[in-house]
Amino acid sequence: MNETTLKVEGMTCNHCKAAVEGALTELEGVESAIVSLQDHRVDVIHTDKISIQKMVEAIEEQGYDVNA
Ligand SMILES: [Cu+2]
Repeated sequence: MNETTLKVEGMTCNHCKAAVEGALTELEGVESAIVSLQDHRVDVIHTDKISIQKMVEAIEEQGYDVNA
């Protein structure tokens, strides 16, 4: 398993947290995703099967910006 931390802008409440975590955990290869609203980030545990770009796209589709 790999761990990737992404900086995410625009998450303000538990709805945002659930939207981002849900979008990521739906992806094949993602084991878990945990958002820290305070730190503006999400920690993702995932296999080699999924690219970081895929995760970024899933977050952006929910309406949030990812800082590489
Ligand atoms: Cu929100």
